[in-house]
Amino acid sequence: MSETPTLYTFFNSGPTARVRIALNWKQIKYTPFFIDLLKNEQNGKEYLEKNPGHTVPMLSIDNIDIAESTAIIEYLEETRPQNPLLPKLPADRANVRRIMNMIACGIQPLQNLPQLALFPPEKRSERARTVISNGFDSLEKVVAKTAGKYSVGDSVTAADLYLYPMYHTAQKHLVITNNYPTIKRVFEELDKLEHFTKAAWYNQPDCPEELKTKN
Ligand SMILES: N[C@@H](CCC(=O)N[C@@H](CS)C(=O)NCC(=O)O)C(=O)O
Repeated sequence: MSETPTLYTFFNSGPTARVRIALNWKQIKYTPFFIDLLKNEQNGKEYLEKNPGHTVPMLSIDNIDIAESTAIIEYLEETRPQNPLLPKLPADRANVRRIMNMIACGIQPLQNLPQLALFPPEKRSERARTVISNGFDSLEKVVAKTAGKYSVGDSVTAADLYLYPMYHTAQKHLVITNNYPTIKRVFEELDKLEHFTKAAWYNQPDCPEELKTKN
């Protein structure tokens, strides 16, 4: 467990931001390896050997390569329990996992690059906006019941790792975030924490300078 892990990352990837936040939260140093999705580097031969799923994030840690953000975050939680991301009570854990899954399975995959590529370029942002708004309609009702200061109660949990980057993507596609007051309030709380802002897309070294203006 001694070597510095390598995170295969792209600045504008929400799922990768989840992992960047988890690593920051648990104070695990990592070496970034930049995979430029716009140059199709996720489909390079060497990368595909490690991750046939051709996605970021992937974390090389403890001599294994782990892809899929949820698998990575759960691995970190199990092997590095400091600064936990899952609450103690099973009911609270269920709420955290519910929110993680609503975003990871029900929103993000419906507006990722291959899905948007099915639409003409001028329609893609509108499509993303529709998908995220539909997802947020349900998520708002759930989070309104579970949230305290953060998504579930008053401590940061893994649910927040999913909500924070999803909100950034919502902003990018001009979702009317005022329609989602609890989600917005939780995002604004998280945005006060360095673990989160350091992991945000606009603070990544591979983010082009001309894009580095925060929404
Ligand atoms: N379920 C995956 C989703 C990862 C994902 O969608 N990654 C996108 C970037 S946000 C990607 O690498 N897309 C490249 C491709 O599909 O070729 C996870 O949670 O890690």
